[in-house]
Amino acid sequence: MPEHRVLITGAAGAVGKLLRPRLIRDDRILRLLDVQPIAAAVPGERVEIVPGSVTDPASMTAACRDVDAIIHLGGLSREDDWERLLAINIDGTRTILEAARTAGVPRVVLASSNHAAGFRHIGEAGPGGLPADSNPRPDTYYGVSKAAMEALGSLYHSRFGMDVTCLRIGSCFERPADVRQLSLWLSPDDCARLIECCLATTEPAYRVLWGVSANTRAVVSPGAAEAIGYKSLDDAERFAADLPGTLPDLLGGEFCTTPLGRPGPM
Ligand code: 15L
Repeated sequence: MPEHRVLITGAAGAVGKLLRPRLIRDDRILRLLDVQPIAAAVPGERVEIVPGSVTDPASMTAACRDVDAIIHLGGLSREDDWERLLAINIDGTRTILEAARTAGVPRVVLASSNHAAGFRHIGEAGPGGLPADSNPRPDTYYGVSKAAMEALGSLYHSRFGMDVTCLRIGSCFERPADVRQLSLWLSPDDCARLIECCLATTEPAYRVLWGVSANTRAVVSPGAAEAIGYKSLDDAERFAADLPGTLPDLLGGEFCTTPLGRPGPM
């Protein structure tokens, strides 16, 4: 890839912090955007720090200038007040897509979530796992916001030819925290590998992919991600001895029963 600039929204969030060191390349400038404070560049790191909110069209338009691709991680990452989810996750996604279109950014990766389909029954698709293009079955208002994000991505691809990949991320943490995450874990290294594949596609398309590692207890299909060259090198099973219990029936686990509209499980 020739020298290029990648904008990461939500760069100070949990996934943003995990990805930052992993997406550094000699030929890449990372433009890091967040409303929260962003750690300063370490020596040798080619980053641009841009304070800003995805709810502010003017700062998003400025942030998209001279950008080759956007990784949109910004927004609320769990159940919350509907008005906030509407403003930050749904309208914020429209704002970033609109800013991308105006600035001529050809490629956007959207951080969707397994909670867009949290009411899907684990195992309903048989041994191959749930396909990535399973219709949304959100488990929360948060899940609805992720389904809306996917719909907006589809619209911007269809209308404007933008390359849009929605990652239905499982559980992207340093390590899985419970038995459900043994199925849905996306290791930080695999997350970076998957994003590199999204950045390297050659034909503009609209894609929905599961973002998970090659977990022994996988419940979703890796097929769509593998089709763009993703190869997971991690498996949550090495943590299994510390995480006893049984898998929930529904993909979203406790998100399926958390009260709507109030800050829910992380
Ligand atoms: C998500 O979408 C959340 O952002 C993250 O904090 C985890 O809860 C994850 O899903 C999960 O399902 O484990």
